Amino acid sequence: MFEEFRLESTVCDELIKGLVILQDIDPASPRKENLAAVRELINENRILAEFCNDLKNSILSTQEKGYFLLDSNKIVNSDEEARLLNFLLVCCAGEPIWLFNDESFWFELGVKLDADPGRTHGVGENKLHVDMVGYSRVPRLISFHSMRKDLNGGGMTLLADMEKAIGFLSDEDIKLLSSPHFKYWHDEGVREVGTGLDQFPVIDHNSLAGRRVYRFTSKMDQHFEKEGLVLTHEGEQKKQKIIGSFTRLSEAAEKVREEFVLQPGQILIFDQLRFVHGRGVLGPNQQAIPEDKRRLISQCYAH
Ligand SMILES: O=C(O)CCC(=O)C(=O)O
Ligand SMILES: [Fe+2]
Repeated sequence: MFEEFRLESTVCDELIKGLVILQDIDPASPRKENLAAVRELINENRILAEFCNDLKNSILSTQEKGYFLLDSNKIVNSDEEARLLNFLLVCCAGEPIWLFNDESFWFELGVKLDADPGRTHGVGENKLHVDMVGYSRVPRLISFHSMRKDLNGGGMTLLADMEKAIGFLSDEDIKLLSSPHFKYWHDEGVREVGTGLDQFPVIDHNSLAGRRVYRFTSKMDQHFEKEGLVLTHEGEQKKQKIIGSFTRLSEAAEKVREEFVLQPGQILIFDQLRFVHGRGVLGPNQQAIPEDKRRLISQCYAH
């Protein structure tokens, strides 16, 4: 199961001091201009610099777990301080991305009763996927900071390690999924993620940082037939073979998937080149919970 990062008390102390140094940053909307102060803090503090290296390594190294999990309550006392801590942690892990504009860094993943149940803000399961799946530069890192958990007991965070999942596939499946037979809709108006690809392989071997990226979203399969998301000139039989390979990858991802409730204050940063993620169904009767008491995850991205 998902383990928290073991934090030395000396590191805790330096993080607390660091947050005081960074107190001019608005935790609600950190700006690109704030990066210099964070970088300076990290570079000039040997303990923090080493901590950042360990953090980065635990997320990015294939020998390690592929994620970083921390209970911010052990370091700070308020949501605002926890946001600033999260910004610092994300800067340690990589290069933060302002995906839509310079003002908004956090995406508030709250629960809305009128949203599509299977998507962002919905009350159903948001099936395993990669965010910005069809962009040339998929954001390498996602951070989820739990502000509130679901009072009715749902809303698990789902993660599946695709390096494990492809272990269940045949060479032929891997070959078919490694060819650019797929397409998907692109989010509008996003920045810093490269270009939207017209077609792409689900297993993209030469994409980013010398690592393959799994351009995978479970949400694709329901559209295969109607929307023509599988591209091949070789006829219906080939198309069905490709869909078969995709289905087996989807099943393998479900098999290796792990789920857990992010507790309020917990911060999870994970590698999108390794893990696909999702959200478990919310507990029943969400309408009985006022909107400002419902599950809330604060999300951000980094390269
Ligand atoms: O709410 C969550 O925990 C995740 C939501 C998500 O992955 C998304 O909306 O893309
Ligand atoms: Fe997502």
